[in-house]
Amino acid sequence: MKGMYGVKVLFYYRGRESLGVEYLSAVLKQAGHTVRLIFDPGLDNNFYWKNDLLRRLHMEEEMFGLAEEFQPDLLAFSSTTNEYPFVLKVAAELKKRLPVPVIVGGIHPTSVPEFVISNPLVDMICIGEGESAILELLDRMSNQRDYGDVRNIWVKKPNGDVERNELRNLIEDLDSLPFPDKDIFYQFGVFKGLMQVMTGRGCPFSCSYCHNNVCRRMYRGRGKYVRRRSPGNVIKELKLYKEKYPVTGVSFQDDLFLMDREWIEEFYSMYVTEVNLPFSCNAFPTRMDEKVVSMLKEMGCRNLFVGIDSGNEELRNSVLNRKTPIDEIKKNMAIVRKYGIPIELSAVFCFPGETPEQMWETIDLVDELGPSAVQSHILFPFPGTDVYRKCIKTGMIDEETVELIKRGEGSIVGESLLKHPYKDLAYVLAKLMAVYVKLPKFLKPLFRRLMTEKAKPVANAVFLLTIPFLFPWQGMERIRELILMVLKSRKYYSHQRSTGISGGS
Ligand code: B12
Ligand code: SF4
Repeated sequence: MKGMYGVKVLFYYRGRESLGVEYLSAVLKQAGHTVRLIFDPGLDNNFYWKNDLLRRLHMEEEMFGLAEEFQPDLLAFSSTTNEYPFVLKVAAELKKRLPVPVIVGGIHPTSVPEFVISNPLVDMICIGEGESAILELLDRMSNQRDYGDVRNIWVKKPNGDVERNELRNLIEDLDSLPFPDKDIFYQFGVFKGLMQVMTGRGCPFSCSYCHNNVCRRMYRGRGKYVRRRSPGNVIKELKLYKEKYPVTGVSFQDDLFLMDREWIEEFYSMYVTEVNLPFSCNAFPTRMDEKVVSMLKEMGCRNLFVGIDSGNEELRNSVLNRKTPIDEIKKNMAIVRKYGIPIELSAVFCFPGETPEQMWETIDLVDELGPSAVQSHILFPFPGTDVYRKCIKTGMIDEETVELIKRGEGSIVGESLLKHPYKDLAYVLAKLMAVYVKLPKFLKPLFRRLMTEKAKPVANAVFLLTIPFLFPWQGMERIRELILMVLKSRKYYSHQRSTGISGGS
């Protein structure tokens, strides 16, 4: 373990790029530790479809063989709630082969720490931001020092007791972080030309179904929750990517990119002159004005993602905790349309107490706002959120379902786990809404009549077949990425098998 390579950490991730893993890898490599990723394209099971035949395209044995050969000191997993079942499956397989501790970080252990640490496969969890925590953990491991009291990390002792260490403060200066280690995913073809970037962390809102709802509460008193990198620091990162990768565009993944007018103004002039790439970003419907929208246009915004969630104001206020007056939504979306920026809206169905009329109100509002694409989902109450509590209180989820949710079963795109009288209708509306808003006006009344519970057996197939047309910005790019990911991962594992590895980076 000790020596010139520091500690050897093996990460596992599946299906897509993770900025979280990239940030952790960057800080660890900077400190002299050795990091390797085993990547699973996850094409066989990705919420939208499940097809065991596609598993044959993966090189699972080679992936595990590579892990064994690497002989890591630590197995590291990053987990959202829906990724948790996959994390456990792979952790079980790796633990059979490698007698080293398993650590799980990410939003799932952050949301349900007691549940995750109680799993026999899990030795440690990381709650909240991981950079300083994993660095301290590895430095201690590397020096063979006790690591039972590292802040943000809960450690299971040999007798089963858990050291529940307190949280450290939030990282104040995000510019102090190294740029994410994108190479670790790029070698697997996980992304091509679209660069995922985060210019900040946190969100000023606290919608009842969102991770910010959990994290803001957890971090109270531990530093400024909403933080942003300096514009210059972000530009430097983007320029680096332009040199290293065949960049075609940027996908700003910040919870809300349009938060602070001054920051945007400063960023705008630098971006236009020094980067000048098409991009997509997220915005809150009531947090924009004409000046900001005009800057977005000049910067090359090709997709503005805006959460509408429900067309019913009462639901937005009382259940979603999103105070978004309808007039303001309409006014702002009209400005975005005026500047010709494509709008991607999001909607969610199946809130506690939501009626079919309210669901249709959502469709009508979204339709009226003239989006170029729509993402619509079924409510999946992520653990720890206010809406999760509300679902328990209103009987929409019972004890058994709580257990399923904590295990990561179900998702926002699959069959709903909720006890909701209109969940079948919600499923159909969620699947067909994106098609509906794209139809010519004269076809809408007819299609509307087909959007009933009876369409459930075909709704998902219709959705999947129409994705490339419904999501012009990301649909085709994602399909290309999926193919590349499988091909490049196979090539990577075959190459490693034929050459053999040691160490790694
Ligand atoms: C970018 C993004 C995406 C990207 C890719 C995400 C990915 N890699 O899987 C896209 C757009 C594809 C996407 C898709 C989805 N997403 Co998303 N997404 C995000 C977003 C906005 C940013 C994630 C991010 O990069 N954060 C920045 C990094 C630095 O933070 P991080 O990943 O949390 O990692 C830090 C810590 O958690 C910790 N950590 C993380 N892992 C580990 C591991 C170890 C060992 C340690 C020590 C520490 C550690 O250290 C990291 C650095 O500080 C988040 C919201 C958010 N702001 O986090 C939602 C979020 C993760 N997504 C969410 C959801 C629901 C989805 C979808 C299911 C939605 C859909 N449309 O289908 C899918 C499926 C995702 C999945 N894999 O399960 C939820 C997850 C909620 C939950 N409880 O699971 C979030 C939290 C938003 C929300 N609604 O609350 N998403
Ligand atoms: S505005 Fe978006 S990111 Fe912010 S709390 Fe609400 S849903 Fe979450």
